[in-house]
Amino acid sequence: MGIVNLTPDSFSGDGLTGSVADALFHARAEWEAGADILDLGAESTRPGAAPISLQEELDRLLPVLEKMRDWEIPLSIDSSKPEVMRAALAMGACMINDINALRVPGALEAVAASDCGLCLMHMQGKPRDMQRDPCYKDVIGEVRGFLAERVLACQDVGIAPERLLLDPGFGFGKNLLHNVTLFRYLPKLMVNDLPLLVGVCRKRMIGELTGGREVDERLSGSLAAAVVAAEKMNGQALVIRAHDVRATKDALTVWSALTGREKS
Ligand code: 8Y4
Repeated sequence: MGIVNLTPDSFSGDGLTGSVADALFHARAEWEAGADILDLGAESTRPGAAPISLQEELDRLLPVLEKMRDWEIPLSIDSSKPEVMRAALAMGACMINDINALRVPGALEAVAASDCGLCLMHMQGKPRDMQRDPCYKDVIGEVRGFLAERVLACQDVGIAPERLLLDPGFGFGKNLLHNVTLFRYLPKLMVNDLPLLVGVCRKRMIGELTGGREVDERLSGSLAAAVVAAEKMNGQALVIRAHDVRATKDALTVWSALTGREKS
């Protein structure tokens, strides 16, 4: 999954300035680099970020979506707002990636009637304060328990489980030890054998593990993490969310060749 960031304040080092042309250029490059799906997000979820209004989110997203729908590329929309979900699905998006795991009132209903894919992510707290003092007694059990509860919430509104992807939400209300523990026990987070999505590309945990590397110096660490995720999942379905699509694909291709295991 290639990341297309439509936030003006992205801290991943490739933040776009809000221009549709820039976003399209970036998206095209990721597609040509071999992404299987592109994830478009207009609301910043960086630690400390404030929410944006519905209108602002639509204004950032819809012009890009309008242009991209002709490309016939599978598009995922990173949003928690039911209105954004409905608008994006009406414009041909095939997946909703929700860091709130459809907990906003109306979100479950907004996606239930469609047949889109859904990524349900764990987050403790809200972006504004989630990194203040993340706290767990049993991080694996709590994250897995949350994901299991959201799978049931989906089931209750008639969402077929085949539509779901689950995500531990690296960096979302987690300190380094929490993130590392989740990563080490990745397969333990699985619920009903549903595929996992892992998003650690260029994140702070990669910086922390490499002695404080800055965002633009985290490629090697991110690739190592992608390979470890593939290894841990041992053939179970996995989606890697990444900025550096070509490099990530190459790393996984070499992993696959040298292990004789398939990229799932
Ligand atoms: C550098 C680069 C530092 C990126 C931080 C970041 C996830 C996600 C994000 C994730 C799913 C981000 C929207 C945060 N992360 N969605 N979204 N899973 N499903 N931070 O891990 O990329 S945004």
